[in-house]
Amino acid sequence: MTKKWWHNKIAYQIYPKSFYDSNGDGIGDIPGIISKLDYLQDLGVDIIWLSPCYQSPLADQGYDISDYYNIDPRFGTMEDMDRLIAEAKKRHMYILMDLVVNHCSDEHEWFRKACEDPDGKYGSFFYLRDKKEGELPTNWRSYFGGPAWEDLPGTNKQYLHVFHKKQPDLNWENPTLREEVYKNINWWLDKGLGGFRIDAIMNIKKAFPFRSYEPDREDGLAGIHNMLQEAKGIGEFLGEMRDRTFQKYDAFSVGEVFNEKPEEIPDFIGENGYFSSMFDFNEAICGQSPNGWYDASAVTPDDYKRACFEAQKRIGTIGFLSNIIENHDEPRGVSRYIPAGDCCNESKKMLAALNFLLRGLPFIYQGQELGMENTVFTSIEEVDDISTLDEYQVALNAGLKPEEALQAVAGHSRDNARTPMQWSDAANAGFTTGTPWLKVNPNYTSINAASQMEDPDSVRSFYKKLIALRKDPAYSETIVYGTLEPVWEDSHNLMAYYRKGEKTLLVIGNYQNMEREIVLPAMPKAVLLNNYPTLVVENGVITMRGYQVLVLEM
Ligand code: TEU
Ligand code: CA
Repeated sequence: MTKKWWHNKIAYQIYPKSFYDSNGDGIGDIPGIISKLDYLQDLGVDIIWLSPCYQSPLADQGYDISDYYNIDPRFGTMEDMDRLIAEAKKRHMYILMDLVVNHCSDEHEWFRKACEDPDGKYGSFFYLRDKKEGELPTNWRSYFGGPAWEDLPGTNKQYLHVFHKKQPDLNWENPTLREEVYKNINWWLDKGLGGFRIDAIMNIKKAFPFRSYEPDREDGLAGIHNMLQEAKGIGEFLGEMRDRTFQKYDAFSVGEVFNEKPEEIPDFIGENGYFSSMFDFNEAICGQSPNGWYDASAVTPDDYKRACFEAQKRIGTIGFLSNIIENHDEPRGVSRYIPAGDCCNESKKMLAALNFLLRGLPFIYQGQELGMENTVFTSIEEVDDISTLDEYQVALNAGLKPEEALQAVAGHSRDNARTPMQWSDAANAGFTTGTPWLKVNPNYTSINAASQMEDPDSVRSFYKKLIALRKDPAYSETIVYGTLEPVWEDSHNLMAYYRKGEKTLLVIGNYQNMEREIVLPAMPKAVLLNNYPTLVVENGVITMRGYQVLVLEM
């Protein structure tokens, strides 16, 4: 395998609106990010992915872009962005922007021109269909609820939106549209970006001709996935995009890829794949129900382990997955993957180590390094996220009472990850001197960066050790390029694996609050990491404490 500059890097996702507010308007911004670069460098981060900060009405918090060539004034200016890229470079860090090109905003100039002249150039940038009274072009349900078709203002047509109605889908079948996308990507890469995270990309290829599917809920609609799984030929678009953009710059690209077919993996992330990497969502989709969030089941330690190993086996050494515990679309991983009542520093560190040392690129989502947890919602009025509001409605429609519905969706809400970053125990967690756009998690007095930076036993200090281990020249080759082999795979509440390369490492996590004994296959040469101060070994048997995790050199 050809070595690439990004193989041994550590990535960190920033959700700009919630990271750090530099001017007291309650909204995080780019100058705020610049002022925290030293914090990120201290942690050991190399690549920073920014969720969108382009000009946007923020209907979906920036994933609805009204100008791909401008920064939203709430986040700063283009000069700020240039400064961020330059300041990052000084610290040997790379900036990734979010590439949101399945759709734009209904406030984008293209869409406005399409409304003015649906049969003209910009009409063909979108999927438009003639409006028929009392009948939609198809019965597809958008991801955020309701039909995927909406009236095109001022015309007798309707447009397709697989996400929110303020996110009209762009017509990738149109070569002129594709040219516009490539031009924009290259414009940004010319500025010195390290690359892109690519949003919702599997949605760009539709199945033709459009048709309705068997309804799967009482609303008479059928989930959009029915159409997407029939779509063929996405590779032509993705290959063209790679050749015309990323490849020319040796840029890093990580795709938000769902439901790829196993035989397509080499095309996606193999040598010269469409993307440098793609996220592993196998854990994130655990427990999901087609009925909605209210019907999802809890993820057990065994589910988590199975999901990780399944993804690892599927990819093998074809390429590199990007491993996440959470992102801006997920609840906090520690609240989700650690059994209820067991969330503590030890279990958080265990989860961190088990995930971080998988084969692939580690991505840390802001606050994950502090062990930030899900927040509490006392009323639906406190929810901002459009997806949560829809799922709340779905729960009500299924017959849940309002309190039950809130309870049922709270643990899944995307807002859990979007509460402001907890910098200190000062007012508003030190995130802003004004009023934060989204309520701060009340636990900021005990979970915050300032106190964890001083504490050698904090979750953050443990993340630093993990990062240092991955970068240690003695172990880097093994952790980055080594194979992964599960061990004791069928043992309940135990997740363990070998990483084999120049060296052999054994990672063992006792994924439960009870002690357990482990018979080691051999005496370890060294204990590289331990989330407890001590280790009890007698005659080759380790007594592992609850949620203890060990990284052993064998
Ligand atoms: O997400 C795409 C996606 O497929 C989902 O995970 C989606 O977030 C989920 O169904 C909502 O509950 C991406 C972005 O990460 C997300 O923030 C955007 O809302 C979405 O695309 C639209 O741009
Ligand atoms: Ca601000």
